[in-house]
Amino acid sequence: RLGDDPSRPSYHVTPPANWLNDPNGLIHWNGRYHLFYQYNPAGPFHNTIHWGHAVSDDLVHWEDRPVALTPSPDGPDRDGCWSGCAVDNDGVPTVLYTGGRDKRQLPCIATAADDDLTTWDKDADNPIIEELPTEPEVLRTEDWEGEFRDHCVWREDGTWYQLIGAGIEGGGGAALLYESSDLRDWEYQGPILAGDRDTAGTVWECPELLDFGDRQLLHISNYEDVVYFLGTYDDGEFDVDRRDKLDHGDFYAPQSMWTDDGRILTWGWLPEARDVSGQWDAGWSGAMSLPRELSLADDGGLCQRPAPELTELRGENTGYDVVRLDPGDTEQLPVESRSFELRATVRLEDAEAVELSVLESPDGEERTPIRYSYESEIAVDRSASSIDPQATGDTQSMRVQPYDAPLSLRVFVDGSVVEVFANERHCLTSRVYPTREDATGISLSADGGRATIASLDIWELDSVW
Ligand code: DQQ
Repeated sequence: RLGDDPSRPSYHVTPPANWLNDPNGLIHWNGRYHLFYQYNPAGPFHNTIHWGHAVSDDLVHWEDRPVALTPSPDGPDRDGCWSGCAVDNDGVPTVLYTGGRDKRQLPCIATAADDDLTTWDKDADNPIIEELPTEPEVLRTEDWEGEFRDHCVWREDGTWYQLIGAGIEGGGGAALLYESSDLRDWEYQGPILAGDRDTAGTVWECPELLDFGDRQLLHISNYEDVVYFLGTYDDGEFDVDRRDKLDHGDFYAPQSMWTDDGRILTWGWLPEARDVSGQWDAGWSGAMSLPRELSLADDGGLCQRPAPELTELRGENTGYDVVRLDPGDTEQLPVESRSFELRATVRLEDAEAVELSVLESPDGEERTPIRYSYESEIAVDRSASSIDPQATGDTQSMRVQPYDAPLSLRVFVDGSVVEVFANERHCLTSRVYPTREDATGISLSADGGRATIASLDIWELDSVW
């Protein structure tokens, strides 16, 4: 594993070196959590994608495993084994993924050859779907005969169902439904939901349908954002009643695992926010988010919290019952770290905003303020995060609950990751690249009035490798 780069996360999953993108094939198998991911072993750039593999016994500590899927020189996946999912087919762990070759993207299948999910046998009959749907017509581009890829597969009453992401000619993105009795012969059923290109993008990648009992969630990645739709899915149709982003920052192509104890855990790819030469110099690119437990609140909204197992990582603690901030005050916290968790309850009182600044150098030259304002917004301002011109400097933001109620905040900082959970509902993940060794400070301040920070705790977090 590449190690001594201060931007390299220590408790978020990263590739041993080189390139990582989407999480794939998530499965809780034989008591172990398996996380596969889009991986290029040849360098920190997206090309000839393999499936990398990491495994964990506790969702916290991870071990690198050998590459699980490699493009076959003569196969339909010659140019890449793209994203896909894993299912338990009556005791046979099976993955469905997209094989890329020439201008085609077609579904392929493989089964595990061992119980550790180390080696996989690809079906001789791949690809298992050869014809693109024509009702509606799948989008053709200069590069692709059809934008048609990524898989979400589940079984209901003995029948297998599959969603494939697509673009529609003249329309927007769509999640296309297929049906099968054996995971190999698939019959096309039509879109369960299709987007309007102005609001939801031209192509939907990595669609996933999650079942919360009487309500369902469909999320899609549209090249920019991960949009989720909440509502009801029934008999091939998705009826939407709410829509939002799963994360408002650097987070893409998520996928979920159903654990043996019935939880839904979701990981997303945290793409880099420094330019390709910065990634090339670093020798690695891409991290996974923390596993997030998804559930529905009583009011029907979506809850997202870091998997409770992550508290295992907590090391040295610095805690305060309450910190009162007067206008203009800056409270320097006595913790110096680039890998920590901070938890707090924030009340604005009559302040316009509270600023929690992380990864801050003593002179403030580098700092990443997380600003919570009375406009009920949380913004991560990256304009001073790094003096490195290769790093992005824009601000990312999201709406949270009204300012007159306390805000519960959990912030996970890890090398170049700042992952924010607000009220266990809204998430914003930002990638930042401080260059200075002393950019490890944390401070709090209030603007234009008083604010109270209660139950403030900071824990240093250990490495998970
Ligand atoms: N990444 C994969 C595709 C997917 C895209 C290729 C989303 O299967 O559509 O690496 O990031």
